[in-house]
Amino acid sequence: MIQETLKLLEISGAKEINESINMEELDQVRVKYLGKKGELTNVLKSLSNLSQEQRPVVGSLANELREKLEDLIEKKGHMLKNIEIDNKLKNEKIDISISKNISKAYGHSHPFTIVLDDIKEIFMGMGYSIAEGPEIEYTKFNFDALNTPADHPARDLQDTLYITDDIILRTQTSPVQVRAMLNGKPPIKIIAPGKVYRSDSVDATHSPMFHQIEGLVVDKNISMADLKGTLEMFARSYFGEKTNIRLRPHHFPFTEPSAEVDVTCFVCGGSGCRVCKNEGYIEILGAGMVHPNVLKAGGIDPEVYSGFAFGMGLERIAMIKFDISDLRNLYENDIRFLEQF
Ligand code: 2NL
Repeated sequence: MIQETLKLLEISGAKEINESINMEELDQVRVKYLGKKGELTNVLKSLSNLSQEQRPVVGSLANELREKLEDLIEKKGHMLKNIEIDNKLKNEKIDISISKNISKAYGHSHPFTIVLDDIKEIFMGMGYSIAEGPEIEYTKFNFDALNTPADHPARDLQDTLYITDDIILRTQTSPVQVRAMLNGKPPIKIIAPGKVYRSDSVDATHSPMFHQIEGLVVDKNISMADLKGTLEMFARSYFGEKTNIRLRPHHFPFTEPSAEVDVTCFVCGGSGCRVCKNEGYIEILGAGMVHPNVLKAGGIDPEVYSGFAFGMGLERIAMIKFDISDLRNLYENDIRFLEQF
């Protein structure tokens, strides 16, 4: 009888061990058969009811079965452990490959670059070349050669960033053009973009570092008409076909005569709006005929040659073009601001 029970226990035990799908289930099977109140344990306990002869025979059969089940449980245990480790490895694996679906965040040009590129393009189309020069400059190129003598207020310690008595951070890009006159000969037709420096505190419209674009044309018979025609052409290319310009008399030490130049408002066309502050016009640059003293300082004979020059602030143009009210936005590189242009 007991032998039959043992046989049945062997079959069902092996089956249940085989069918366990994880360590918990396997442990439940172990408790069910081999635990203190387990089925095989019960059989062993009932050995006392057997006869003297039967007891050792059944006892050793029962022990054999226990070893068999323990062995099966151990093997199955190893197998389940390995599966668990495999699963864990699979789940915890870090994918270091780049998904081909990842969206690339492309940047784009800073408003300064956009404005500068557009302006360069227009002047290059009119035959100008681009000139560059040092930001740390001699006072002789930045001031003296530009008809701005030692006692001129622009040279005040309060206004200019001095490195030594005769070396400064350039206050304008004009020294680039002085160098061009000294190093070449007419015809000269250049624009000089770049950083310039003034001893200013930062506010919505000032910065100790800002950007300028200047233009210089020197040749025989250059007149105010050439200046006006050039600036009108530029204004129409940059602000639109219908744009007109207006020259108001002004003073610069390096030009004579000098003018400030306005364009008709590109938003309202001149009738008055928020952008032009009801003026109908927006001031965009300063210009004039190159002063004879400046030509002389550049090694050019003012009796033979004449020229015109102009200068504009890149910050101002960007603020007008993109309706930016605080210049500090242009320097802070906040991506939320920059993405708008
Ligand atoms: C302004 C006005 C100006 C110039 C710059 C210049 C350069 C040479 C000779 C003569 Cl080499 N003039 N530059 C002339 C007139 C105006 O700038 O408001 N800039 C922001």
